[in-house]
Amino acid sequence: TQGQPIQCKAMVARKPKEPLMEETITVDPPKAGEVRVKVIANALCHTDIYTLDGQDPEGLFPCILGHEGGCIVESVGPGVTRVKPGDHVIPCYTPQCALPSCIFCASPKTNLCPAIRSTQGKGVMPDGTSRFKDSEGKPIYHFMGCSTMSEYTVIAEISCAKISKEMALEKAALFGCGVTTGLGAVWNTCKVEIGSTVAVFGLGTVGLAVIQAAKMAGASRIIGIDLNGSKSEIAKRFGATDFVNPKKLDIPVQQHIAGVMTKWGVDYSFDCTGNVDVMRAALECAHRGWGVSCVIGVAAAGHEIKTRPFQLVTGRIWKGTAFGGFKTQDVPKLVQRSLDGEIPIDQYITHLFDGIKFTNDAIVALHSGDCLRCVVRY
Ligand code: NAD
Ligand code: AHE
Ligand code: ZN
Repeated sequence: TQGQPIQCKAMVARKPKEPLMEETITVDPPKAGEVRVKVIANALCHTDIYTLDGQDPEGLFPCILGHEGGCIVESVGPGVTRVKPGDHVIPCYTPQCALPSCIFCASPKTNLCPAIRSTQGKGVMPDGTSRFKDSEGKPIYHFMGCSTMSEYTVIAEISCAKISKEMALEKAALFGCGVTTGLGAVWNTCKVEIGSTVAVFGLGTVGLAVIQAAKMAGASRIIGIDLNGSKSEIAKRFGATDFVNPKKLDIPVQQHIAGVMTKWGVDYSFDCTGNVDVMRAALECAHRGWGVSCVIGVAAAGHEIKTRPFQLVTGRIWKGTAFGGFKTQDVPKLVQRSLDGEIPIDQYITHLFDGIKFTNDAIVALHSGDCLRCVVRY
């Protein structure tokens, strides 16, 4: 198949808010600096649904969604040196060009390499074209540089994290976004110290990974917050010491955390909901003088955050994270740490389907309230 177009099945997002269409598409061979991979499994992230719902200002249709994939390299384009056919890879939406001239890759402060960001946001490969065609020969847009809801996809070489073959690809897929993001928000973006107090808003995969990482970092108190009361038990299993359901309070949740549960607030807080009012609550429950609040959730187009500037004047710090600050080449190390038993991840896979056509069922499952990650094996 090397150098030839491949026909395969993909789930195409034709229009916002409509079920994905199972279609036979053509996947062109990889061009220079590109890699074609066979997707073995894909896990659903809330961001896929957010884009499918039409809430992403960068959302383009028709497109192939999906950005938590476990893949095997099928062929590589000219000049590719980092991977070869047969390698196991996780596509990463924050690439790492690693060129000495890239001030972002050279800096330990960020993972936001801009090398291919503008074309990635336009749903095309770096040369400005798509590798996907539908049965009528019309192009289909890429998504987040990954598009893993297809049996085959093409990604940039600089987006490939080559991982150990020891980890099953249906588990490895989770390192493509949610789990990695939550862990990195704690370890990289906020650098939570031993003995810190932490509040986590929204206990899906991202929020639970924040709890897992905070526990590993030695946080003394971890407060989980969710409108879904059934999250209390699972949060405690992941390491939360307290659970709060804001619906059960007669005062704003930030007042309850900074005032009732603690005197001055928590050292670190995390928004893992994407709701801008929750982002405000998270900032306002951070400790006077030094509390840091990290935005992880992705807000719908047009939504903006607000608070009284006095909150910042009195020492609270508002920050945010993409992919937990991890660079693409950090991902293989995380996978190895998981294989070594240091970072268990099985507990995130609550639903499993066999066959790409079940991706719409996976979306239904994700909305059920008790779903963390739903993995679809192709
Ligand atoms: P999810 O839907 O599985 O989890 C969200 C949780 O938030 C649910 O448990 C829900 O009950 C809870 N929730 C909703 N509204 C709430 C409220 N007002 N107060 C308290 N809890 C509330 O989602 P996920 O996959 O864990 O992703 C979480 C968010 O993070 C999404 O917005 C997603 O788009 C974003 N995300 C960002 C990055 C990044 O790099 N910054 C990476 C992955 C995901
Ligand atoms: N495209 C949107 C924003 C979407 C967004 O913020 N995406 C997160 C990753 S969510 C993963 O589940 C992110 O890392 N963004 C950084 C980037 O470079 O895209 C918009 O508002 O335009
Ligand atoms: Zn995601």
